[in-house]
Amino acid sequence: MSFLSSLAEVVGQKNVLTGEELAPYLTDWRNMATGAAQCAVKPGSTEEVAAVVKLCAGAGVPVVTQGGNTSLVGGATPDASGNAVILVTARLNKIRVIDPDNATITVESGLILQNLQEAARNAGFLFPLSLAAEGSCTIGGNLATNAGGTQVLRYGNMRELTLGLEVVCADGEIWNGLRGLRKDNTGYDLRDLFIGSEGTLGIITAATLKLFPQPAAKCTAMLALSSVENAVAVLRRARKAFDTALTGYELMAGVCLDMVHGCFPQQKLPFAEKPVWYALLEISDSEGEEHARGMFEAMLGESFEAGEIDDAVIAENIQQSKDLWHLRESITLAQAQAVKSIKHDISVPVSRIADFIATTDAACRTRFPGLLNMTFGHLGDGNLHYNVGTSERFTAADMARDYDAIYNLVHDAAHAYAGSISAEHGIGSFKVDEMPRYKAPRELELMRRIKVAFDPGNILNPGKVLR
Ligand code: FAD
Ligand code: 2HG
Ligand code: ZN
Repeated sequence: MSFLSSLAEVVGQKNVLTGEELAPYLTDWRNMATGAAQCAVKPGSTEEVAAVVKLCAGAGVPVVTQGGNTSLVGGATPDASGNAVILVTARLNKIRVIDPDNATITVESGLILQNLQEAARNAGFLFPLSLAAEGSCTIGGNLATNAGGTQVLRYGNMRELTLGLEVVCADGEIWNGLRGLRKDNTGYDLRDLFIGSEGTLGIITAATLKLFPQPAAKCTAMLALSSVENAVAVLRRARKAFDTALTGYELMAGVCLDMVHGCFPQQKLPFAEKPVWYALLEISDSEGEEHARGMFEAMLGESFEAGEIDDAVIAENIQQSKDLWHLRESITLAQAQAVKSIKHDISVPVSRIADFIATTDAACRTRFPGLLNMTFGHLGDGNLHYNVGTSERFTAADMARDYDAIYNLVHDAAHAYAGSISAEHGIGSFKVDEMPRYKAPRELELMRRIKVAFDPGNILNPGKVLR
């Protein structure tokens, strides 16, 4: 029996995709990389995933796991060899159990993030992970990249939201680690190794995740600021005033929201005069609307008096709050439409962010005149999307010529500021060659030993994270 027929015996013929049906799975979200594969398979249960992996392991066939295919680092795209099987998790989309007393939910890994948020809401809880791709990204992809997003400041990233995992290992055996425990010091933490491993150590099939109380009220404000220093000063003040009630603090260069408005004119900008920087601030309150607003107004009033804020709008209702967030969440799409760009998902300590931006912007101006700086990100986490784009003076051809030099300039700067070259998107294939530049040889060697221990045949997402 042929290899593809064996796969079809496991998952059913209609769940083995080839030819035109395979095409959408071969290219990444940004159209930056296209690979090739024997087929895509869509298993419908953990047992089917295990059987598929056993077949692939037996034949030495690479397995590239794909959830929503929203990776921004080429993590879910196969290489050009055409040997791989793409394992698509879309049919693993069940909510297995909600345990209200334990405040946990157990779901399969192909569940779309937004569907999980809704299920939690319907059960009277909050699942706080929130990102612009939430309508299509999956829990498995969120786990495999240790996704962050806009609520990390208060609730942490995906690792911090996870209690247990179920994983199919490289030999096709199932590890059931679906524990709902907040305390469990029984040896090495396999769960935390699989989280963030980008499909290179195992295939996550289910997870037990933490749930939180729904806040009684939320308050959102957009601020106009003249400098990053002021944005950091407001953050400092907000942290002191709100403590854990501060759930989001996002920074955006004026050019980013101009681009959103340019691409989507129905999205109105909040200020008559265009600010150099915007900040989007959100608090969640357990008491209620009036209490939240009172706290908000008091803190923003102090900030005005201190000269940190030039202007502010506080959302009057949920729709206005949604509109402000929608501006923020549309930046990635606008940048994709308006320019060719290079993404740098970096983090540096918050205390050094203003200096990092000033120095790196100046270096870009000197070395690449005309390159468009369009920085935004999760300032509260020290995570910037230090993205740069083409302009009339810096064309697509200039960018293609200088791609590596720009990448190195920004990553070297993040490294020099004690930062990271990937805060939340992962390494995938786009950053794999950057690893030896910034990771100590000892760290890389330990990582390689882990990879060999978990996947001795190197069949799980080869060429990603490590070479
Ligand atoms: P995929 O893209 O399908 O896969 C991502 C990686 O995970 C690949 O290496 C893949 O092999 C692996 N993988 C997928 N499923 C599994 C599984 N079940 N088991 C093992 N490995 C698996 N990221 C953030 O952190 N914060 C953001 O704010 C954010 N915003 C985004 C906004 C937009 C518009 C877009 C396009 C992306 C954004 N991302 C963000 C990046 C991306 O969406 C997230 O990393 C998301 O978590 C990926 O989920 P996915 O299901 O699409 O995974
Ligand atoms: C976000 O914060 C995402 O919106 C995407 O992480 C970042 O487009 C980007 O570079
Ligand atoms: Zn982000």
